[in-house]
This record gives sequence, C-alpha cells and structure tokens, in this order.
Amino acid sequence: LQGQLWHLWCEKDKELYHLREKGNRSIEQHRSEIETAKQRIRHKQLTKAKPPNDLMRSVIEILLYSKTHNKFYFIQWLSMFMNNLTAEHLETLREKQRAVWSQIQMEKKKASKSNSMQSLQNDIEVISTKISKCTLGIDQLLREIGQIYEALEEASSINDSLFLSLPQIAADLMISGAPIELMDGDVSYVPLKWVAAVFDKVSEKLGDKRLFVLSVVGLQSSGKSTLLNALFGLQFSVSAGRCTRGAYMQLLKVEETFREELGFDLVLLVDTEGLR
Ligand SMILES: Nc1nc2c(ncn2[C@@H]2O[C@H](COP(=O)(O)OP(=O)(O)OP(=O)(O)O)[C@@H](O)[C@H]2O)c(=O)[nH]1
Ligand SMILES: [Mg+2]
Repeated sequence: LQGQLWHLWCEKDKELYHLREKGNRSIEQHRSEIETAKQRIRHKQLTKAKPPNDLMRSVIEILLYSKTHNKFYFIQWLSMFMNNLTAEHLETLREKQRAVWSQIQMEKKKASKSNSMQSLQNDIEVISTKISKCTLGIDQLLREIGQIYEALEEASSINDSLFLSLPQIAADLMISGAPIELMDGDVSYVPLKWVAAVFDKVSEKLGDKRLFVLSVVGLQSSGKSTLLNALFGLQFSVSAGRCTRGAYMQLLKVEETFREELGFDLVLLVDTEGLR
C-alpha cells in the first residue's frame, strides 16, 4: 500500500495546494478531479488491504494478541531476520554513500562551486533513493498497518473490527517505549488520520497525564539523533550522511520522584529529518 499507491495519493494531495485554472477548467473543477483521484487510489488500496495478505495478517494478529514481552521478542527477531535479507546490499550502498559524503565534505572545505559538487549531490540522492527502496523492516510493516487503517477509514468501514483494533497496535508499542513513525520520510507526509487515532488510543490508555513534547530541529548530520540518544538513552538511528528520514516519536515515562519537580509525567521525544 505504501510503495506506490500511498506515494501517488500524497502527490495528489499536495496538488490540492497548488490549484490552477487551466483553460476552461475552473479551480473548483480541478479540486474535485483531484478529490476523485484520491478516492480512487484509496479504493485500490482497499482492494489490497481487505482482507490483509498473509504477512500483514500474521503481523497484526501477533502484535494485537500477544503479551508485551512476547511482542518485543517477536519484533526483535523479525527485525533481525529482515535485516539479514537486505544487510549485504545495504552495506555496499552505505559504503558508497559514505565515500561520496566525505568527497562532498572535502569539496565544501575547498569552498569551490564547481560542477563536481552538483554531480556529487545527485549521486547522494540516487544512493539515498536506492537505500530507501531496499530498506525493509518493522517500520515499513507498521507504516503498512497505518495505510490499511487509512484505507478502511476512507471506505467508512468504521464498524469493521479490524479497523477499530489497528490503532491499539501502535499505541501499545508507543506506551512500552518503542519509537513510532510520525512522518513518513519517503513521501514527506504525515498520515494524519492514523496518527490521530494512535494518539487517541494512547490518551485513552494512559488517562489524563501531563505531557512535555521535546523536539529537535537542525541541519542535516549535525548530531540531533546522537544528542537525543545520549541524553535519554535511546536508539534513534545515527550515521554520517542523511540518516533520519521523516520524524519519529518516542514516549518516556518520568520517574515518580521527579514528576512534581518537573511538572509533567511523560516526555514525548520527536527526532526529525535534518534541514537543507
Ligand atoms: N565528532 C563528533 N561527531 C558527532 C557528534 N555528534 C554526532 N556526531 C556524528 O555525526 C554524525 C551524524 O550524527 P546524527 O546524530 O546522525 O546527525 P543527525 O542530525 O541526526 O542527522 P540527520 O538525521 O541525517 O539529519 C554521526 O556519524 C555521529 O556519530 C559530536 O558531538 N562529535
Ligand atoms: Mg537523525
């Protein structure tokens, strides 16, 4: 659902903010054409999402019905298996990326505005695209669950038991401290309905708590993720060259003894993709 259809849907949605009159076609007409196209894409997603394929069905069942520690056990092993599938290929790509990246740094020091800089930037983009296409892990599975949710929502299957149970998966993981994707970095888009549903579920489960949101913004590779990891003992991914894509959030409980002093019960950390 996420590879092509969600990509197309996001493109269409972004078009809504660049409406233009074209020939005898008014802006209103343009808008309604885009809305129809968006709905068509959601319906295509729906035919693939319902019933979910074998992989997604078993992932959803395990994440919904097993105990918390079993869930984490399952997630750890599954990410290891999935890592093994792509590790070799990704390692070669990352090596290339590092090489080009250090070349860029060298060019920057020389402060030359030559053509080679431009072509290096292009190389980096090509490698990044390859890396993201070849990445397969828990993040992609959770993103897929989000897309199943959004497709079902669009088809107003809101009494569907599958639909109602999906946000619980991400909410449970979030409450037990796993990082959850807030913005899909491949399409630069926040799946709003899904994220809202997950937050609803989280606040339903945790009750009325005081929450402090801490987010980090800054240039690419300036050490944002490293800083959060060091301050809070997390494992946001870190590397030379563009690394974090999109935005991730992680919920941390504040220890009982500090709650009064700090004035909040929970911290929500948001790690974001670098600027420029
Ligand atoms: N020498 C040194 N290296 C650092 C420091 N902080 C981070 N790094 C390194 O800088 C590189 C980039 O760090 P990240 O934490 O991935 O940077 P980021 O800002 O999250 O990058 P993006 O997510 O791609 O925007 C990594 O190789 C880190 O190990 C620091 O204080 N000193
Ligand atoms: Mg980062």
